[in-house]
Amino acid sequence: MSNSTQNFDAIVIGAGFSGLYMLKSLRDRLGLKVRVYEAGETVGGTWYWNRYPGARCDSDAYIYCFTWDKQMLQEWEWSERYPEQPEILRYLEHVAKRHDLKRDIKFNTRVTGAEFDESANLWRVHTDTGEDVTAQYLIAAVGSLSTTNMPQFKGLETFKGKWYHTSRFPHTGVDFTAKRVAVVGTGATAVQAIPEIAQQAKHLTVFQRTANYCVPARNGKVDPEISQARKADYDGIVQRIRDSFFGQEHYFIPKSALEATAEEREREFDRMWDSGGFAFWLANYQDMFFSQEANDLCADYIKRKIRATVKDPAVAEKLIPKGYAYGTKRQPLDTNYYETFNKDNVLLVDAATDGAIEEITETGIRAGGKDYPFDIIVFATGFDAMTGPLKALNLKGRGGRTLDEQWRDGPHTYLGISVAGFPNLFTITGPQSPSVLTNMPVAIEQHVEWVSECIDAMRKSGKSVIEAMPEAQEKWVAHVNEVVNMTLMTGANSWYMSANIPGKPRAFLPYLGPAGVGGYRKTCDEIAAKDYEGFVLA
Ligand code: NA7
Repeated sequence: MSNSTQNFDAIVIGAGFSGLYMLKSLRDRLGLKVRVYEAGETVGGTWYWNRYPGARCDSDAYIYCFTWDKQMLQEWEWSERYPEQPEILRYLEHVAKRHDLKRDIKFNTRVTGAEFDESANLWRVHTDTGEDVTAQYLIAAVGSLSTTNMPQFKGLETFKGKWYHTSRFPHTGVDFTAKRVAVVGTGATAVQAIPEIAQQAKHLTVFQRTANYCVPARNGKVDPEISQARKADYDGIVQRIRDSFFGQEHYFIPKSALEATAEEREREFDRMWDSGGFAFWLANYQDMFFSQEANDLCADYIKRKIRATVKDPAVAEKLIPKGYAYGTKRQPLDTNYYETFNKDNVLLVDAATDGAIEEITETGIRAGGKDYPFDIIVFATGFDAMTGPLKALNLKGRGGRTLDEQWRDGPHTYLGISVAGFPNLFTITGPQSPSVLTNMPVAIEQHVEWVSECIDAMRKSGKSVIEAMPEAQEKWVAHVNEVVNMTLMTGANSWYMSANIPGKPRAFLPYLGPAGVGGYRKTCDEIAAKDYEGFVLA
C-alpha cells in the first residue's frame, strides 16, 4: 500500500508524555494499528523543546513520571527533587526504548490539517512531509503549553544581536559569557532562567510586566531513606495522587486562615515555606482561593519574605505583586530568584514604574523612553495556552467547521476531552479538563486510560463513532465557569484566563474542581459507566 493511502485505527499527534502513553496503551493493550506524528526529532514534547538554562520540572520527580510501568518506578533513580530538562528527556527516551515505541512514531513531521470525512466516518490527516493518511480515531496529544507566545514587538526584525524564545531554545545552548542580556517576562520560566543567566552574563536586565509571587523550590538531592520509603509505598502514593485534588501529595489545611491565630498561621506558613515546592500554593488554608481576606494573609507573608530578601527597598517594591490575589497566576518556584536582584550585574525594569517596552531597536530595547543596549534578548513570554496547540492543527469537523469558529468566545468542550461536531477526536489534557492545574502526568494518565477504555468499549459493542452532544457540552462549559467563578482565579490577568494573548477571548482554560483531578476522574468514570452519557455513539 502506498503512503498516500495508509489507514490506521488511530493517529496520535505528539510524542510527549501523553503521546507516548497513548501509543503504548492503544497499540500494546488494545492491539490497534497506531501512527504517531511528532514535529520534534525525537520524543519528549515539552522536554524536547524547552531547553533554556534552569529548565526543570516543578512537581516532585517521584510523582512526575509514568506510574503504569511499576518496575520502572522501582528502577529509575532521579538525581534531585526537581530534575533538569536533559534528565527528564533521558527518562522519556528510556521509556520509548524500553517499550519499543519509536517504531510507530514519525519524527520531524508536523500535522498540518485533518478533516472528518462524514461519509466514511474517518479522519483524513495531512502532514508537512506530504503524507495523507486516514484513521478512525484522532488523538491530539499536543500538550497544553506548546504553542509559543512571541509578542509582536515593534522593531524586532531590526535587532542586530541574537534573540531567542525560551520554548524554542537552541539545542547547542547559548553562551551568555561577557554578554549584555535581556530577559523579557517574569513567569515560571523566567523565574527558573534568570538566576542561571545572571551567573553567566556580564549584565542582565529583566523586563517585568507583572510581578509574581514566587515561593522557594528547595531543590536538592533527596534523602536516600526517603526515596527508599517512597519506592516501598508506590502503590499507596499512586492511589493518593490519583484521588487527590492536584495530582500531588498536597492537601489543604481544613480550616479557614481567618480562624487560625496569628501565631498558628505564622507557624503553618513557615512550615510550608520551609518544605518548599507547591506546598504554600496547594496545601495552604482551604479558603485561600475563595476569600480575599484569607488570601491577603498568605500574600502578605510572601511580601514580607520579598522585602527581607531584596536589599534595595526600591527594587523590592517593584518585585511586590500588586492588583491580583496570590495563587491566581501559575506559581513559579524560585531558586535564588529574589537574591539575584541583589547582584550588581542585574537590573530590574518594571513596566509600571520604569515604563513598558515600547520597541526593539537595532541595539536593544526601548522602554519608558530609555534605550537599553543588549547582545542577546531572551523572550520568556510564555504560550498560547491550551486552545493554541489544538487550533494550530487546522481540524475540520462536521460540515467543515473549525475550532476557531467553534471557540470564538473561548473553548467549548465536553469534559475537556471531546468537542461536539468533531467525532472520534480526543484531546488529551484539553481545555476545560484539570490538566495544567495538576501534576501533569496524573492528568495525562487519567485521560489516556479513559480514552483507551472508551475505544475498547466501542470496539466490543460494535460502535464506530462517538461524539459529544452539544447540550452535554454546554452544560459542562457552564459547570467549568460556575466553579471557577466561586474563586478568586477570575480576577487575575493570567494565561489561565487567556489574558496573556492580545485578542484572545477572556475565558478560564482549565477545570478547577470542585474535587480536583480525583473528583474529575470519578465524573469521567461515572459517565463511562452510564454508557457514555452525554455522547452519541453510532
Ligand atoms: P507565562 O507564565 O505566561 O509568563 C510569561 C511572562 O512574559 C509573564 O511575565 C508575562 O507578563 C510576560 N509577557 C508576556 N507578553 C509580554 C509582552 N507583550 N510584554 C512584556 N511582557 C510580556 O509563561 P512561562 O513560560 O513563564 O510559563 C508558562 C508555563 O510553563 C508555566 O506556568 C508552567 O506551567 C510551565 P504578564 O504576567 O502576562 O503581565
